[in-house]
Amino acid sequence: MSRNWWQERVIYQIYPRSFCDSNNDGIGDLRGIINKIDYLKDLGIGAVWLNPIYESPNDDMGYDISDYEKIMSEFGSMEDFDELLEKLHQKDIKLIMDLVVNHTSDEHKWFIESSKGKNNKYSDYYIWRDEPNNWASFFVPSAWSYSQEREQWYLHLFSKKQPDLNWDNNEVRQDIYDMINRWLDKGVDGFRMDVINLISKAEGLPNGIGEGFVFSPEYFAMQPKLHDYLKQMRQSCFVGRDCMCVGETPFTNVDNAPSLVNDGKELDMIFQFDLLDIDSNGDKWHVKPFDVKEFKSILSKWQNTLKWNSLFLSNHDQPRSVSRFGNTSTKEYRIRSAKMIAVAVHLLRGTSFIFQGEELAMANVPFTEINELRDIESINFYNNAKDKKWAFESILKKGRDNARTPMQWDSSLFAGFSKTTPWICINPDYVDFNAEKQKYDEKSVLNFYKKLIKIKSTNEIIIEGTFKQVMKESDKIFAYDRIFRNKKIRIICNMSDEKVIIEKQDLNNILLCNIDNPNLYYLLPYEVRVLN
Ligand code: TEU
Ligand code: CA
Repeated sequence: MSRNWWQERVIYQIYPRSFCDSNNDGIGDLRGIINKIDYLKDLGIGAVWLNPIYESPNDDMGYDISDYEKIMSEFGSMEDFDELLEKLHQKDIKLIMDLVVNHTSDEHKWFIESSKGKNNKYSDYYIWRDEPNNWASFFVPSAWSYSQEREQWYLHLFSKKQPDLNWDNNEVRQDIYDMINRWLDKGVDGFRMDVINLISKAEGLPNGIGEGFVFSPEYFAMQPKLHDYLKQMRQSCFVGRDCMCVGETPFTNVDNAPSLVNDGKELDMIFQFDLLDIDSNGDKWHVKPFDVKEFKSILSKWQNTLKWNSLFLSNHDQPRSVSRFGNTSTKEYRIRSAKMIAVAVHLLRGTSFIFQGEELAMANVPFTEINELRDIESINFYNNAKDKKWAFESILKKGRDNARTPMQWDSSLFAGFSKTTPWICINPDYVDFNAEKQKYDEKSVLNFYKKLIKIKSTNEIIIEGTFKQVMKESDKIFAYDRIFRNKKIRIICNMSDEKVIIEKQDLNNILLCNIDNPNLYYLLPYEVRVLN
């Protein structure tokens, strides 16, 4: 298999607002990332994905862009960005930007002009109607808002300040392709594309089935023209460039996902959410328990569906992975299970994405009251909920702010993130769980991740090998082989808090293990072994 750089590099997701604050205004920034490049290099990752850093009124933390080619002032300047790009490349670390083109901010020049009336260049850049349909939005009850100025309704699948672009308009697409090419000409190495499979809406915008406002992805996800637009974008921007594009594609499944990646004419990879929706009962706020069999069947299913997968346990929209898939009831279990779930997912076939802080086993945050929250989705959910107590409990489990608290660099006053009070509170466990402490602890989660990332980005069998699940029947063990040129590596993960008897093992060639003296005949709770 001729390999692309993104098939042999681990990608590290940085949430700039919470990574490192270099000028002590309580908000992370680009110079803060520059100051941590040695940490990233030492971790062994080969690329970083930055969440949006563009000019934005921050209604949805940067996912509401008012100028695609200006850096958000809180994050710094274009000069800071150029220096960051150059210094990352000097360390042979690639840079992936976030592309948010399903919608813009309502403060973007295009929308301001478009709102002025029906007879200007931008009038048809958004989706305007005299009458709204009954679609619900992700963040607010109705997906439509009325513009007094234009005397029409405009569509916004997300917040009122995130109007959807009209991709059926050639000029919209051309303006976006030109913008993408200007960033690629600057030397960025690729894009993570926000809700990219929602850009084409069903002809005639039919009403959803049901009473009131109806969430209707059947009419705005994976619509027919999507494939034409993705092919055109690839032809216009990415062909002939050594870059990578990964699409965030909610509402995909094993039947429709292959059409996005398998022929290489559209996207290189997708983020699908089957695993991260495993504990959602109808919607993300109704949390249901999941079992190991469900966990491993989802992962195995996708290993056998796509030629190449993205591998991730969380991101800036999800709760912390060790709190969700691991066990944080004791410090020992938190450390051991954080290592186990990382191996379980990242030694599968595909490109690994690690979200900032996962390598430190950062966990969900014990928020105590609603005004500690900053995320529009959680705050709207809470404000619209009848049962506030239940709503707050759900937010503690699934709220996006769990992922967005400051990176825990050390045990100093503001966790080494800043010298002043950060924009959102710090997890009080930072005194115990921080990079400084783990750096010098040979058995830390951080040092374990370094070993795992080394194997992931250098071992031929792990990079190129096929996937074969073993011990399928177990409701405690997730185990599989990676096979390449008749060589095999076996990964065995005890995902339970019980000791599990197993067949006698040959323990001579242990590549990686998260306990000191593994036993021949059983696995300890949350033990993981990688055998050559
Ligand atoms: O997220 C899209 C998306 O699917 C999320 O809204 C998800 O459903 C929800 O957050 C799960 O709780 C992308 C970005 O990742 C997210 O941060 C933005 O808020 C959203 O698009 C709009 O741009
Ligand atoms: Ca700052």
